[in-house]
Amino acid sequence: MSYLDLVRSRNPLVHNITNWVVTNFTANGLLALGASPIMAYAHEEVEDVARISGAVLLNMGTLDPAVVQAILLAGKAANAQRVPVVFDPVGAGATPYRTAAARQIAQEVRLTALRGNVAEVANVIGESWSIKGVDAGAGEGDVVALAARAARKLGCLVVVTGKDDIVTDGETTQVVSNGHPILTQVTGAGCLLGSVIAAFLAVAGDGRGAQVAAAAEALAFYGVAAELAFAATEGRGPGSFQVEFLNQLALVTSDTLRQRAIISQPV
Ligand code: ATP
Ligand code: TZP
Ligand code: MG
Ligand code: MG
Repeated sequence: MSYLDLVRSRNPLVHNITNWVVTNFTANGLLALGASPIMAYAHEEVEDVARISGAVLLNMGTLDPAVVQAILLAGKAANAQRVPVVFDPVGAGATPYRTAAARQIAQEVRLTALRGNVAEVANVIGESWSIKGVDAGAGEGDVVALAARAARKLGCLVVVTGKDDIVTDGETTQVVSNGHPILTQVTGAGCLLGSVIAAFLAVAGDGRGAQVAAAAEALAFYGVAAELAFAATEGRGPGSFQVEFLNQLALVTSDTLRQRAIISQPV
């Protein structure tokens, strides 16, 4: 059975501590996929919600001290129950506050996966890569090697997204080449992807090999949904694409995914 079918049959609860920009899109995207979203931020309840969830998504897109504290509380509670944790360090490297918060979270919470653009991942592990606001800036370097270094340093899966997506545990690396550039014109495309990866990790179990495979399948699934949504709305722009993308997150089957997934080893 594919991880996609496992998600749809088990309907995992995904606890999201995410940003204001993408909250509704994230909840609708998880529902379309077949997972069950909950957004909960109060310090009084985040540990309880994390403990009963299938996975936890931590995203610091609109961070402030209360959000950082909520993330630390939820992340540590998830760790205690072996609930998978995905962290999206939105904008790490853009300001000293963001960079310090991202590094603190990555240090204090045992992550299952870190998901970001190349600049964010580099900045989390103390390497420099320019970033413009919350979008990846220009930069040159070996992204696969960077991802593997980050995975070994943090002891978790690292997912670096862009034209090609990379998932690695520091030993095994997969490159996923599905997707469409129009995703960069929809705010929250990266943020929702983190939550989708969390839903796939909720059904993957503890083994690193299975987690890499589940994350790669999540990336291919997301990219295939984007390709089909673009084809169905070509010429109508990002608004129509965004709506159709939600439709495709619900419509893409594991058969379609098998036919269209482009997953390879790095060269
Ligand atoms: P950024 O902050 O740099 O915009 P992000 O957090 O929004 O990054 P992306 O790297 O844009 O995240 O990834 C979100 C999704 O968009 C992924 O599925 C990725 O594969 C896809 N994507 C991004 N750029 C392209 C592209 N040029 N071609 C195809 N797919 C892309
Ligand atoms: N500002 C703070 S968080 C956010 C913006 C625009 C959303 C970023 O979403 P993504 O998925 O990284 O494009
Ligand atoms: Mg983006
Ligand atoms: Mg992002």
